[in-house]
Amino acid sequence: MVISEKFKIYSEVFEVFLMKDIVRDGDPVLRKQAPKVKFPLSKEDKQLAHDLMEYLEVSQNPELCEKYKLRAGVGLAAPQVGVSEMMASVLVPNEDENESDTPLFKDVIINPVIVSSSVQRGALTEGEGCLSVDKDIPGYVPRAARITLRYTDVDGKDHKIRLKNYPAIVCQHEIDHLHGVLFYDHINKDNPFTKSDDEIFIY
Ligand code: 4LI
Ligand code: NI
Repeated sequence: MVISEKFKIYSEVFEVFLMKDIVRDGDPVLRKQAPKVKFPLSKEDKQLAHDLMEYLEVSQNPELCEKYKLRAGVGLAAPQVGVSEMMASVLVPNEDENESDTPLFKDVIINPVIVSSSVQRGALTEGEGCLSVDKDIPGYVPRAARITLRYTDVDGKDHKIRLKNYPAIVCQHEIDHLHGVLFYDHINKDNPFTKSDDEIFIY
């Protein structure tokens, strides 16, 4: 693992990815099919899982985000830090101020599989951004509005969960990374803001 910098807060030592560690569009690793992760996890894979989540936590802290010149994210996939493996972190904060301590979804998803997708489509009203894509690419990114997701967590526990709204969109975006797909691949090139019937808008 590349250790960018060590810094102390609340007298704990953190090591976090910096923007220079994030692979940008054009690097072939972003277009590769990532191989599955083997269990039990190696020490390196456990560290990677931890570091992927830590980036999201630090990036969502306004002071640390500014201090380390990060771009805030709600998802980060292993290929985005140059590691071609089926692993991604997802941390979707709760917008409800009273529930801000309990994220809408937080986990490192390993070997994730979307076992079913709703017929209904959904897209983020403001389009999607990606830490590996520096320029804004406008347009709707049509996805399934709801998914059933199967994955394994860092402890080797299997999960099968239903997701809707923002967490469903974020997980589909991150799982795309594990298959070499980027969000703009889904944007209609002739009319980026085409709205299909039966498409709902999220946020
Ligand atoms: C600060 C602190 C407006 C524009 C609204 C920011 C904490 C876009 C949305 C955040 C947009 C946090 C996000 C994603 C979009 C836009 C990702 C801000 C971080 C909103 C996450 C993976 C797509 C995910 C909703 C071009 C880096 N994230 N916004 N899309 N937020 N964030 N994606 N869309 N228009 N990308 O980007 O993490 S799925 Cl949490
Ligand atoms: Ni991305």
